[in-house]
Amino acid sequence: MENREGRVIPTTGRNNCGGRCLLYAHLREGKIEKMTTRTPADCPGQIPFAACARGLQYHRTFLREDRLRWPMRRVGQRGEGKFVRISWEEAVDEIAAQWARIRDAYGPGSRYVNYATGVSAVFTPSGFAKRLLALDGGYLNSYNSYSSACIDQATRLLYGTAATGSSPETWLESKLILLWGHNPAETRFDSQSMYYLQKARDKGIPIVVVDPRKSDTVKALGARWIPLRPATDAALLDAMAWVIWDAHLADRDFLDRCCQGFDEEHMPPGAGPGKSVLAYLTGQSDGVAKTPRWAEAITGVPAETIRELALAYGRAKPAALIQGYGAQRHAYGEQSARGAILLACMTGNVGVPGGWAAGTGYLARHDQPVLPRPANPYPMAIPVFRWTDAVDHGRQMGPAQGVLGGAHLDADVKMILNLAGNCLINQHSDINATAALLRDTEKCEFILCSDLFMTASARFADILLPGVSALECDNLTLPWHWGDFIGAANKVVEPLYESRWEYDWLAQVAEKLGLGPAFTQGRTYEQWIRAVYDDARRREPELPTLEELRRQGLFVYPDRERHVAFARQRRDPERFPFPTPSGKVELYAPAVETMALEDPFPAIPRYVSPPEGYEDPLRQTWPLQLIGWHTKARCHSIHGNNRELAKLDPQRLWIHPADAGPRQIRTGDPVAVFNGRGRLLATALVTEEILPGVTALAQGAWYDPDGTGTDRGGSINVLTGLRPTPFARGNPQHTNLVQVERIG
Ligand SMILES: Nc1nc2c(c(=O)[nH]1)N[C@H]1C(S)=C(S)[C@@H](COP(=O)(O)OP(=O)(O)OC[C@H]3O[C@@H](n4cnc5c(=O)[nH]c(N)nc54)[C@H](O)[C@@H]3O)O[C@H]1N2
Ligand SMILES: Nc1nc2c(c(=O)[nH]1)N[C@H]1C(S)=C(S)[C@@H](COP(=O)(O)OP(=O)(O)OC[C@H]3O[C@@H](n4cnc5c(=O)[nH]c(N)nc54)[C@H](O)[C@@H]3O)O[C@H]1N2
Ligand SMILES: [Mo]
Repeated sequence: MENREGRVIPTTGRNNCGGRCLLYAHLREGKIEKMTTRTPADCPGQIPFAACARGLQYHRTFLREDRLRWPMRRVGQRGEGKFVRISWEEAVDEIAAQWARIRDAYGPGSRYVNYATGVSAVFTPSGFAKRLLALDGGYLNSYNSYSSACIDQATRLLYGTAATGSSPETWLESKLILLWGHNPAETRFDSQSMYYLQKARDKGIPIVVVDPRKSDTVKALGARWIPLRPATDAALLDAMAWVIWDAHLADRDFLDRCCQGFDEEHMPPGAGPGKSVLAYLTGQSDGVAKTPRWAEAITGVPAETIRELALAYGRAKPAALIQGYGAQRHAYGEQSARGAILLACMTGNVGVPGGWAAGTGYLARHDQPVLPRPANPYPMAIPVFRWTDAVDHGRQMGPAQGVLGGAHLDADVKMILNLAGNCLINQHSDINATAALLRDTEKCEFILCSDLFMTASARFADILLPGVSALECDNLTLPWHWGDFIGAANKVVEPLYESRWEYDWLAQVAEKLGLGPAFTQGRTYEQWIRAVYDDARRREPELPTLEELRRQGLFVYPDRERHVAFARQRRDPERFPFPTPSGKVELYAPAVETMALEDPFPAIPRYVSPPEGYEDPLRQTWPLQLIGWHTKARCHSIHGNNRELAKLDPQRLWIHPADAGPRQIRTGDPVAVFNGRGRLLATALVTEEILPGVTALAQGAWYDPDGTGTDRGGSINVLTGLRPTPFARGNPQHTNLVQVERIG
């Protein structure tokens, strides 16, 4: 089987679900009959890279009648969804004209490429667009992601790097694994985590999951479930730190040699008294000891459970506290990440196999192919979550709003390229406010979208282009987290209708702008793939030829040298300092004291009661906490139109019997969920697998407003807020207060 002309074509997933799985497309008469994958039985003893239900449904999700078929121009009000068909030539003309007009009228910094992960591969529409914009004078850049803004920034603040990951095989040397706001059984994080976690379970290593919901991971790994109130993780971590200290389980040697600011004796010069972590934990600084009883009132976790968990983590050596991104996609999400790093340091689990440094946990063992991009002549960048601010009042944004590279932006955003993303509406916060902002064509003057479907974001395009799906175009794919393999995303069928790969029309826009040769360098797209891949092969000679990679679908590096993050720093911190200003882990981070920030942010890891958290007086109006999660039925909004997949996990609002009872809500009842920002309809799931006072709704459902603005699709972002987190300026999309009522 499996040469590219044959009937079975291997490929890999290239949506942003973290999994880069092996897929086999079985063709009959030019059509995909079915998709299959490799099973563990096919490759005993190896990571199977087996696809889940979503991968196996790629052809049903993507190759559909309701695909966007041809380029279109908006005719009605922006956002109304009225378009007329135009030719590709007209589309290219108009894009080039707007592109140049807006650059000349407002400057290059008025042009912005929106966050978009529909194509998560080496070659992305946004990457090519940025390449062209850079050649054409520049664009306003962004940093952070919607995924991990808080944990990334917090990790860099403490460790000076986000590369805190050890090889996942080291988990098998742990005596205890704590999965914190992490649900890899459902949210594919990568293609390897579950493989090793299942091995750990089979080895009898105890696994604990800290999550407000009893997740699939709890069930799949037979783990102990510790439910807590959302956005109170930092309080739980504080109390665990207090117990570990109180029980004399702290690794004084590691703290003294490698960390700054744990106690008053290890503060930087000039910090002033009472600012250390220990002064906070013991109550020396504020009169409140951070005991389990203190934390019980905030987190809802019984004091005895907190004590037991802390002692278990403090005594099991080594132990791995591994965070997903669920506990940090919150208001003050930085603090749950900092608290976990503090615990890892206090217990000396940093730099030892079977331990885990916490934090982001990146580990790149091999060099990856990248599309070369000319330097952006425009120097400034915004936190990715603040693009709506940059549209509304960009010129008022400066360093206090997270702007990098200048004192303030010199233009509001006037042009948005939204290519293979749904963050214009569906995946950004506060859909109603965002839609109102975008409806105003005097603010953002030109919106270009390229997508497969008429999504909520696509409806806001001025020019809307039909893109090609993962099955219609070649690409290369890369893993999340562990740089151990590289995949081929192979073209399986011809592009549907008039759809085109973004590189092709961008090359025509470049031509119109007089930048054709600079943009393409005389290469076809296929020649770009080859050039970039061969360049990577020069750096990584183990890589097979491109032909071989395409034939196999996936190449896994045989060299899997075991890596333990910070092993050298632990051994000899004088010779191998941490890459922070002090050379130590900055438990106390003096940089924070002098930064321009809009909201208070402490210099140490510690719980801060967040806006719209459990302790916010706003709960008198909106009494229930609402979190989202990433469901197995979708990759964000992708597959939201696939009814087969929806059966895996129908869009339902989780609510505890104690909250459902007084509201006369039973499972299956239609309910309205609402707050000051919006209102949506959902079906109730009454369950004890969530704490009282807490509700949950999977993110990514397709926004579908009725005439009054109520969302019938159950898209959580009509309820989420735009206030960024204090330090990272990340998206707090899991921190929400709402009311729920039965309807009908
Ligand atoms: N199936 C599927 N997989 C995916 C994706 C997808 O859309 N679908 N998306 C991919 C992408 S881009 C990303 S960034 C990752 C996202 O990965 P994560 O951000 O880790 O995923 P979430 O589901 O948001 O959160 C993980 C868990 O945290 C829990 N949680 C929520 N709030 C809190 C809290 O306050 N405290 C604690 N302790 N737990 C909390 C949630 O209930 C959930 O079970 O997933 C990737 N994988
Ligand atoms: N409330 C809440 N909001 C969230 C999150 C959350 O946890 N809660 N998670 C956040 C996270 S972690 C992320 S990463 C973002 C993700 O945000 P997005 O990147 O916007 O994610 P998707 O919804 O997957 O949007 C991908 C879009 O690309 C289109 N597409 C798919 N394949 C192709 C292709 O080959 N070509 C083209 N042209 N288009 C294609 C799809 O139809 C879809 O409209 O969402 C964020 N939003
Ligand atoms: Mo993400």
